[in-house]
Amino acid sequence: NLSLEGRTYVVMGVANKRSIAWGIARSLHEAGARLIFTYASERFGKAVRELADTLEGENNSLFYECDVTNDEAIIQTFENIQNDVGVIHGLAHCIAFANRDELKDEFLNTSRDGFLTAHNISSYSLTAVARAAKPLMSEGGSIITMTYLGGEQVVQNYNVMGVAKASLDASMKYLANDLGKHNIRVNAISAGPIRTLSAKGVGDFNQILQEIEERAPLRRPVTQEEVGDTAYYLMSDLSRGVTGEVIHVDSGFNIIG
Ligand code: 0WD
Repeated sequence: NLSLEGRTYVVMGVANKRSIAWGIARSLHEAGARLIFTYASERFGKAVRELADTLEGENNSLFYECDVTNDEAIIQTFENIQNDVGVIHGLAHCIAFANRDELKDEFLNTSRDGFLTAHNISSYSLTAVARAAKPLMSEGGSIITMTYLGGEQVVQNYNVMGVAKASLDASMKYLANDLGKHNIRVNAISAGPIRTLSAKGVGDFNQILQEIEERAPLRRPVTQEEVGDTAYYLMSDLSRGVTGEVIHVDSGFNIIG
């Protein structure tokens, strides 16, 4: 069944129209899903509401502030969602952060604080959110997170974020194992480089994009829409046998040695 009509999905991490989370939101919306948006602070709340207003057709989206560094906020957010909609069918975790000055030069110089911040926001948050969302997925569900090649192999400048993505990938697999018996699947999409707010923080991002154009099998970068459609597949019943998996949506770049 390709339609997501009658289903509700939480999308975390829309910062602006370039956000990968926004590409995911649009694909799920086009498939008929109801959307629930969460954002880190009111600074992003207005932008998220304005974007959601641009979605065509029936718009019954809901909005919640949720800073994923705060356990109380996470628990409260999902309690509020449960009170407002009851059941959810999936969740897209599209959140990451590292200090800009640690996304350049050598990984060797990573500070303890910078290491912990990157892992706190970019990796641990998936586990905290999955735990809080579990009671709402009483009909089964699909959780997806966003990862990057820099967690599998060394990508210049990605540094501490690469180490956090490796931790995120492993967390995804352990969560898939824990939640499978509740018919909740957990997967990651490994996206190729896309120009977003977060990508601005990565040193020499233009060079990374240029390498994709020169060496990736498809010879072009991927779009938010392409990531969104893979998220749609992972949220739909088409992927019902898939869990604990990393799907690369990267023009095939990861196979090139
Ligand atoms: O090339 C890229 N852009 C790639 C990104 C390639 C492969 C993976 N990714 C990943 C990122 O690492 C991240 O996990 O995709 C995910 C989404 O990133 P994005 O779309 O590139 O970046 P951006 O548009 O800046 O969104 C990041 C979100 C923001 O959204 P909200 O609405 O929450 O403000 O992460 C959010 C950030 O604010 N964020 C937080 N959200 C909640 N609590 C927090 C926090 N403490 N910190 C950052």
